[in-house]
Amino acid sequence: MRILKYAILGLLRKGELSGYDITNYFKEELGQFWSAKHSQIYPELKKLTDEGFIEFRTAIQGTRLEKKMYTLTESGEQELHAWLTKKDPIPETVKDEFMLKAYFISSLTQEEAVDLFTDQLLKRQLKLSDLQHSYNELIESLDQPISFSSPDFGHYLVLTKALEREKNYVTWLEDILAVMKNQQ
Ligand code: FER
Repeated sequence: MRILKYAILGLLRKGELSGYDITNYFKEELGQFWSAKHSQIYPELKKLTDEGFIEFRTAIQGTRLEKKMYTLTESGEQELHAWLTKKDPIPETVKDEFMLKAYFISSLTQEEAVDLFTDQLLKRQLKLSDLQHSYNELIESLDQPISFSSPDFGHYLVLTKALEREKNYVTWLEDILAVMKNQQ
């Protein structure tokens, strides 16, 4: 499935954006949990235009630079809504290369295993503190408590889920390191 298609339709739901604006969204917030290559975005915009889900007007920037400003069509709005309301089965477990190494841990010495897990713990702790930072920024930017009707509710959802995942990862790594270090 072309999930990028829906990410672009979703970004356009609030108003017109250029291809450059869309590329920037993938470099910022959205790109934190849904990456897309610059090279994929423009072909997808062309395809969505051909399919009638989006349309563009040509805007002049400065004296001669033209840029296409995209908006959702009625059919694009319906397509986005159909995807958002569709109930999917849970996808197969996301591949985590570290877990594959964990599975084969008996091929390592205890020292090597502790070293590998310690490295992973430090990196996961860094990621967690990064997420904590974004979460604090989000909460501080609100002028009302978060609720379903907040414009930032979606950002809140992906951030709180990522935080729980990383907290869980860190706790697990710490527990396992304690077990590995206690064995003689
Ligand atoms: C953010 C929004 C989402 C962010 C991170 C995420 C660091 C999600 C990350 C993940 O699922 O790993 O603003 O900032």
